[in-house]
Amino acid sequence: MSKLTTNPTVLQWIDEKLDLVKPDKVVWIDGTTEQLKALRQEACASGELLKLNEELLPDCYLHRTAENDVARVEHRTFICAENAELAGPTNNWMDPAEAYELLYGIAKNAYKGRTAYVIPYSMGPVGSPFSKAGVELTDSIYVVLNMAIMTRVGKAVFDALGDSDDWVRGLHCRCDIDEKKRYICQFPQDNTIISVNSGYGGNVLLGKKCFALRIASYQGWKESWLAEHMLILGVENPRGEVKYICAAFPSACGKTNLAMLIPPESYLKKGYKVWCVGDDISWIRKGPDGRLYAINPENGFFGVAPGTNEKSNPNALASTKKGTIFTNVVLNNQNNTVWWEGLDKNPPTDAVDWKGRPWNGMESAEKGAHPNSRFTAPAVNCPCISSEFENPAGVPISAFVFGGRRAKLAPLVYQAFDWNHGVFVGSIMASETTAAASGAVGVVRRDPMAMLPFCGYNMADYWQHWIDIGATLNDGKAPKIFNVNWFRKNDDDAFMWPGFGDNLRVLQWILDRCDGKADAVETPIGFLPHAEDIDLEGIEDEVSLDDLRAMLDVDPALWLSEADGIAAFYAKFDGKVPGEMQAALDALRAKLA
Ligand code: GTP
Ligand code: SPV
Ligand code: MN
Repeated sequence: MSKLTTNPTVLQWIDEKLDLVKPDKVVWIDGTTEQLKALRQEACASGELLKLNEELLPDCYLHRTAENDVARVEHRTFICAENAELAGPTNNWMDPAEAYELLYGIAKNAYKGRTAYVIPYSMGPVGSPFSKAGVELTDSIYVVLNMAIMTRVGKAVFDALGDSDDWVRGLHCRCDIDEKKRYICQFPQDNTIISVNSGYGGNVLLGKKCFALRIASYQGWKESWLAEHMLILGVENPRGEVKYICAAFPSACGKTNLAMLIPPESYLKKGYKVWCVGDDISWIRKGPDGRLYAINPENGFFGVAPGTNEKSNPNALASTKKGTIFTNVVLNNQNNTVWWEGLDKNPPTDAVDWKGRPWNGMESAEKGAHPNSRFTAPAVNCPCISSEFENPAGVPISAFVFGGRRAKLAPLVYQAFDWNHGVFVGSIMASETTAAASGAVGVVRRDPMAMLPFCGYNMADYWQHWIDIGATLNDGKAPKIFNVNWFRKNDDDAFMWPGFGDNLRVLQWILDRCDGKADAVETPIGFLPHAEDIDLEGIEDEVSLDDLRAMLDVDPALWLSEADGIAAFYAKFDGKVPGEMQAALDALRAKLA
């Protein structure tokens, strides 16, 4: 079969790796409809995929992973940079030579009796100045088919790459899915990723977190751009003007939901629209006019299934109605469709749970879908996909928004005093952990810029990089920076803010601030809205002005103890935290005291 490229750096790397893993057969993925169709058939024949109801869910499939392989594994994820300081105190580090020896030992003969798939893919529209190429070598059809949804795959990628050496090498071996030998290793200085003993999402779709965040954040540091764990959405006002916002929330904290939100009734009536450019990752560069522009490097959504329903996120649900691969959800035997907790109030009674066992949704005490079960859906399916989705120049960013799950501390929204204070606000993000990574759920942990598991180099250098990028932006051109918290709870442990579509009410205040149209109150943590300036039309019964005031409350005692937590976190960086941020922390403490 044709090798699809004559690029000597690609051919040499592939030859070397094939010699290591020793497949029976090699298939180069050209991305054609016929080839992908044949692979789907093969995966159905082997049981790797299960074909769903063609009438109700055309071209949709179900896959179940091993029970020990259902989320990212941060404790087995390594940044293999030249020295430990380059990786920094928030990453696991392994010496590159040691890592290669260990991983090549595991990968040796790993494809015996299996087929090797060579996937050329582009992160970003092929040929965009933002975009970068990657090649993933894998022994999993599931990976091929997911990559073909999540990225731009095929020969055009090699054509655009030419003979360049600027591409990311990715080796994936399923091996025995042995969690004790599972490693997700990034070699930022070699543009290389090696992932072994997993078959799950973020561990094996190497274009996503491994490349588009861990490797790309390092590239951005060297090449003066930013790779961020951020959604991109456009808010169109009744005059037809669209303003774009990038927002960073930790995993399973609402990026997909915000990116596709349906405006509240009162906003729809006035003519507001929301457009989705991306739901997880942004690559950001300074444009010719001096503003920051962002692209979504992905081509699909790898979204959390549980909680996705007709009311919470109809656009995400609509995106999953064709050409979608579901992972670890419930199979409804009655009509060969899928179900998950929070889809509707009628769980199937004749069903199969995510572990492959018979399941009756009316009787079983156990959940049918894994809490981190996901759908892989093509972006073009999304009813509110932005007309700028394929724009190689990206979209201009008006505001950056940070946020997380904080039951008590953080107010509904506040604005940073200026760019550098905004970097501080991003750096002090913390959130209650979710099922998106293995480990305890609901524990507060610091997650700067939602990048804790994804920053490919020392977080202190990353903060300095943010400060440096800000310094290149002229006054008035820099996006304004905000923090939001949709997850504040009252004393009855209930969410205080309705969230979802109603989050547009908060985005409205954010955009008004960017336009100089809304007033604010200065507090020790930043600028807060007057409660009257958050539009409650249509939800007055649900949220009173007093409720809103409670959500906007800044408790100095809580914040002082938070400041201690921040100081302890900063102390891990051995004096490397940029002076601007240390000064912002000192100022916060002084104002609170
Ligand atoms: P990753 O794909 O892991 O990066 O997650 P994500 O940030 O895209 O999170 P997603 O939008 O999938 O939301 C995860 C969970 O948060 C779902 O269970 C949602 O129902 C819930 N959620 C999202 N937005 C809101 C909100 O505004 N309020 C509340 N209370 N829950 C929300
Ligand atoms: C996340 O955990 O932030 C995800 C899912 O988007 S994964 O691709 O598994 O990283
Ligand atoms: Mn994510």
